[in-house]
Amino acid sequence: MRDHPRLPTAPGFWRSPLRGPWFTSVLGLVLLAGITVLFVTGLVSYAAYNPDLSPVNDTTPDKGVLGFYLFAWPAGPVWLYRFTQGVHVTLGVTLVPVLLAKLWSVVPRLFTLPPARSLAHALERVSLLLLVGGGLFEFTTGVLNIQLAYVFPGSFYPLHFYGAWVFFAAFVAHAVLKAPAAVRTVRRRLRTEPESDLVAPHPDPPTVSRRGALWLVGGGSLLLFLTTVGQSLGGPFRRTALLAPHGGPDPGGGPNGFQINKTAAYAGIDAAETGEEAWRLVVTGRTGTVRLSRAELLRLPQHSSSLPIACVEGWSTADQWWRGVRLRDLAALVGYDGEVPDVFVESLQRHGAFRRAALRANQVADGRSLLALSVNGEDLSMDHGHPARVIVPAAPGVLNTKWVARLTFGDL
Ligand SMILES: Nc1nc2c(c(=O)[nH]1)N[C@H]1C(S)=C(S)[C@@H](COP(=O)(O)O)O[C@H]1N2
Ligand SMILES: [Mo]
Repeated sequence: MRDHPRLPTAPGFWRSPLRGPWFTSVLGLVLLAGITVLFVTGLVSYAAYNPDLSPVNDTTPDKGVLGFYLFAWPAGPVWLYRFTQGVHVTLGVTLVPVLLAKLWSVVPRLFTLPPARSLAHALERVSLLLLVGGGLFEFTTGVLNIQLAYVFPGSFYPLHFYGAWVFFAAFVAHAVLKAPAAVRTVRRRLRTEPESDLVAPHPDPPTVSRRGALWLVGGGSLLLFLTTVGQSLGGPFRRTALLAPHGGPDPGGGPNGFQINKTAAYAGIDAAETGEEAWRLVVTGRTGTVRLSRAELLRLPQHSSSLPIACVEGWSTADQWWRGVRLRDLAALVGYDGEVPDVFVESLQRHGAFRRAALRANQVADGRSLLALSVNGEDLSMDHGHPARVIVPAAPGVLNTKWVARLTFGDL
């Protein structure tokens, strides 16, 4: 038996026979494709919040040039955000084993001595620090957010958003430098691995082949995929999402028996303020303010839309059958007959980041956008936003404000 070097900086310290350019390259190419999709769907998710519309939609101060690509989020197809965010979260979770295996495969390089051979080498190592640190940061904040439901109240978006730009910049630089060689390595297959410092000089005997190790990583990813994807598919698949958070208490059965994000109790909604006597919807616009009781709202023309709820956490419901008053009809009550403006929505809730939201004119104008009073043929339950909630097609769940108290129409 050879002596095992004690320091990770010694070349003989790392002994796994699995390490080598082929293993690293396969994982690297999977991440190249996967992380690119994560970045694009992440930017899209940010745009879906209409962060450039109003400061209440956005807790990311001074996004400056990083907001260059923002656009008016469309109001269709109705499953748009359900799809983009389902992909973002499911793919992110699925790639966790690949990311960890990739980092493991190159960990000896972290300990290379001397720390820098030249200025170029020093710069390369700093960029790798941003790459590895940024990657771990993005995956960790993302997973924490979906598992613990907004662990960073108000601060998750800026952290994850700025982190994404730093990480992706380092990622692009790395991909430009490494991808061509990685493609060549994978094409050459296993038998003719190029010489590399990744290969252990004194490997231990193998317990699994490189190909077998790759199957293990892939199996781990598949398992995570199968136990996560159900939350985005909804319906009966929901039960298969063992790893996904179920968003609070069991919603039970019946017409209101679909996922609840924050309960009325959690949001501090008092039943006394939602009763027929107490509650009035306050609608303000060009021609002044009107106050409507729930009974009066029910006497306005009622419309139906089949729309899902799709949360940033990645879960979504199948389409629910909502019924209520069109937002654009409410705009018409306060002086907007032709062109409708944006609207600022406020709820009865006094604290919490999602107690209010701004919607863009295109969302108000869509005939499927409702101030919903009932769902699936039954009055809204307290937890789903009784006495009235907003529901908008294609939008993130956070724009579907519950327990609405006030609508202020006008360009924001
Ligand atoms: N007033 C208020 N409305 C809210 C929220 C909230 O915390 N407060 N959460 C939002 C979020 S993040 C989502 S995903 C949806 C969830 O709606 P549901 O609980 O009816 O499924 O409600 C949205 N409306
Ligand atoms: Mo959400």
